[in-house]
Amino acid sequence: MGRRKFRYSAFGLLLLAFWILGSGCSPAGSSVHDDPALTETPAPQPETAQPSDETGRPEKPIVLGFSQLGSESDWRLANTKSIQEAAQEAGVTLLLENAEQSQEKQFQAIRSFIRQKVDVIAVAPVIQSGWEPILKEAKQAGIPVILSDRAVDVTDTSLYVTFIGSDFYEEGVKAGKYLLDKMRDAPGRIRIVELAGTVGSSPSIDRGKGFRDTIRSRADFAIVRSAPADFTLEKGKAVMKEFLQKEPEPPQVLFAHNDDMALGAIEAIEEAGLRPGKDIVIISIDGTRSAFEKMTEGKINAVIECNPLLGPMIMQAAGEIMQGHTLPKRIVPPESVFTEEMAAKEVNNRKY
Ligand code: GYE
Repeated sequence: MGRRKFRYSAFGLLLLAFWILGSGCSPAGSSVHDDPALTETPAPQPETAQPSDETGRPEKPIVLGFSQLGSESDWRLANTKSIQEAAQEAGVTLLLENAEQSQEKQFQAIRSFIRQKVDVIAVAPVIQSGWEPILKEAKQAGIPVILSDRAVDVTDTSLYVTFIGSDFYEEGVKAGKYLLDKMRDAPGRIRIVELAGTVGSSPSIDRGKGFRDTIRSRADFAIVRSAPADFTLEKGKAVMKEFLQKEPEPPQVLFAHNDDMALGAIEAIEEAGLRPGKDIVIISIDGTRSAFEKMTEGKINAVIECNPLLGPMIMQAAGEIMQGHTLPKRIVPPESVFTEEMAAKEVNNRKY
């Protein structure tokens, strides 16, 4: 007997846990969240559905086509690795295509998965708009689609089975709440600069929105500059350098939409003779080990966790779909907030 294709008991519990957590999360701010009717959707039955044996496990390995959006950050590398490892563990045949930030390349990858008649397609959409036609092609071919990591802006939400990924709006809210608390007694106008992620991507849109909605309660908090830095360290450094050159005085706060951009910004801040984490409060999102190391040095003040380890959930969902099971429309991994006070204790627990 070969090795088991799926660890149903462990994965089942995992999915259930995420589903419970996910359904309890704030629905605000994300396009897929806004429709209360969409709590459950029956998984479409693909034409290529594999027959099950008496144990309920598929007899042939599931073929999963995954369109990854790129390799811009440590988060992304951990996400890709998690999906590769989980596929291997679950006995899923993974066809992986890296689109290097091009939506057009993602369309090409999906079309090639359709031609190859994969069982399930998973996609991490680089930007939020423009997905309806290609998702319709997949639907017409009878291939179910899992959205991984980022959301899409579609009116027909039957075009995907489930969306497995973080609540980015909530992450922005957490960043804003940390700042409200950290600066509660700070006098005068608080000038904030923001390094945003990829233009048009759901994490950048929703993190920015959640943050703004939260700090709005303080009229003296002002976002004086905001610009996209594509979620990369190099761009983060370049854009922060520009902010520092253009601003008459250094800002008191940096909100970076991810750790890589924060790490780049730290270099720019130090090169300008300022102390990151002291002269400029830094709040970042993801929770990579490198960011935690900077937090232990007091150079980042808080990190809002965004979990890239989605592989086991995606494999579980693919298995459930192939068995015709109904999945929750939204699956959100558990995530925390870490501050500089907690960094030393937590740094060695980081998995990515
Ligand atoms: O925060 C960033 C990455 O989509 C959640 O993309 C992801 C974001 C993540 O490049 O580091």
